[in-house]
Amino acid sequence: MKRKLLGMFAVSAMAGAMGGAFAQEGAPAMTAAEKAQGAKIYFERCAGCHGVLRKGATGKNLEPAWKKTDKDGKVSEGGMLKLGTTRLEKVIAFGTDGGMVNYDDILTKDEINLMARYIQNTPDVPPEFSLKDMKDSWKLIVPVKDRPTKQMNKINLANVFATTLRDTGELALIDGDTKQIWHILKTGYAVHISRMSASGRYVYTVGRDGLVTMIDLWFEKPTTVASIRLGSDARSVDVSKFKGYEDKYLVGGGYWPPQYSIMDGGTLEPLKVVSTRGMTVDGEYHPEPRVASIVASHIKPEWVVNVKETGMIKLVDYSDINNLKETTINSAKFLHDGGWDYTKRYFLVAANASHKVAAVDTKTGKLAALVDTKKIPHPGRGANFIHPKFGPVWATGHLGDAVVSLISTPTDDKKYAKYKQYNWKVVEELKMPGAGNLFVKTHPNSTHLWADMPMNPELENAEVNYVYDIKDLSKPPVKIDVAKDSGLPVTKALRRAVHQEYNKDGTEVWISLWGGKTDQSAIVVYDDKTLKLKKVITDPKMITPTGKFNVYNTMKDIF
Ligand code: DHE
Repeated sequence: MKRKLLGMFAVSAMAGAMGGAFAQEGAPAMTAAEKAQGAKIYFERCAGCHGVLRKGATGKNLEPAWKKTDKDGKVSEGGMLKLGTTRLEKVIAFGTDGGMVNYDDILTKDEINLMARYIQNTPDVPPEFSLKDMKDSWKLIVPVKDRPTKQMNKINLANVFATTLRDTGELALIDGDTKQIWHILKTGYAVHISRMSASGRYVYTVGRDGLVTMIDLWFEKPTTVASIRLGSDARSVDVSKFKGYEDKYLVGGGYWPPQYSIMDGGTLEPLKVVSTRGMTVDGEYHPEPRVASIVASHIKPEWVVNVKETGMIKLVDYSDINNLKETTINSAKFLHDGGWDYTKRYFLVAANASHKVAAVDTKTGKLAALVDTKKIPHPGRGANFIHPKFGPVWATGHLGDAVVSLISTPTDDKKYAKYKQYNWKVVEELKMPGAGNLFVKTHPNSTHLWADMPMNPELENAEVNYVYDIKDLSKPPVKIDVAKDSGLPVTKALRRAVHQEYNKDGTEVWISLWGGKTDQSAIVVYDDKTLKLKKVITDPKMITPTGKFNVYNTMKDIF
């Protein structure tokens, strides 16, 4: 059965602070109310892929008119004005082969017409967000001296899952041992990811509205002890993890404004804001280079900060934040998500719209490789395992192609020396039944590799996972029907099986069944060895679960 995908990658709530678009010569007229509505829809649905200033990233450039010169001097022109309202209405309603999804089932005809007119007008420029703005937004709800000095509950904190309830703007803390929802807390709008303190005591979560929430797991019930705004749109956070600096700092990456911010790791007091505006790897100025994934190095006092639009990877040395040192590494444009290789020396990040994976060597501070992949790699944090024929590999799936690519990664471990010849090559492509993969996952104690495909337009694919046997990758993968196993009734809205997370011991895999905004969803837990259903975690409050972050695995970067 074929069913259309609902608005993929719906975006941030920054529209509140926005005015209407400025009228563009030749563009259809709009009333002030229409402009305000267009701004809201744009930021909720479009900005994540196309950018606030509409210069394009994963999605196409949506400026009213653009002109560009390629490297051979050839000039081309285009833009929304050229396409006009009727054509744009069709694109918005039905999507494109290039990966744009259809909106005819989430926007009304009037809203589609409004958006077709809105994007022919000049883009809004949202306000900047300074260190002072951050300070003004900062709430230290429970100062350090008033927090517990020891764990006040009996929960096995290492096996707690911080679970995003996307559309309710909440985080569910689920006890991984009993599989009971321990507590649900309010967080930012369409909360995106959670990362753990190096100690495993605190959870830091970031919403698409730029709100960072710090949750203390030592209270009897998880308690929000501080919050702060990074700007009006953000996606990433991480702590400082290097020995001697554990949890001293938190860094947050902004989509708008394009900047990263350094905060005190214990209180979230803002300390420094660094803009990422500047030149791209092609030598052109970009006004909106958004901060995508950020990860803390274990071997140096550094964060790896991946800047989407410039294609530059920044190694930010936090040992002296007043005299901040940044190493800027050129890679490829539109950096997105990524993860460590198994030695945690190399960080591999998808340059998704360039169809490449960039690998940075955090020991030497240099680009180690730029690996060509299939269309739109999307690894999440990727998956590391020892391939029977090619040695250590890191896996990524693709949004735009039906394969999981395995990239050979280097190591100093002599027992893998014979695999050196394969390093930084795609050594195998595992076939998937279709494109639309978002996440792959394995665990050092597992012999399975799990892959989802929630963005595949076929209902049968979006609702399932495929599991590969790492010991024998020639075997066809096993199909796991997450929607069926959930036992939940079929709903009007598409239910996507998205994001896998292992428990601490690597014996269970948790998958979200992400249903409609008003439908009860579930987390479906499987025994990793037998691939049999173990438990369905559901509750009337289980609305739109997406990412899940096991405290221990996230703290130690195990994937
Ligand atoms: Fe994500 C990670 C950006 C849409 C679920 N997502 C990330 C990261 C970035 C990012 C930059 C890496 C953070 C890091 O490691 O520091 N995501 C974006 C977008 O720009 C995009 C395409 C559109 C948007 O407007 O946000 C987008 N993401 C989605 C979704 O629609 C998903 C599927 C559901 C949801 O919750 O919104 C989604 N993204 C996730 C998850 C991770 C993530 C679960 C963390 C994966 C992990 O295992 O670490």
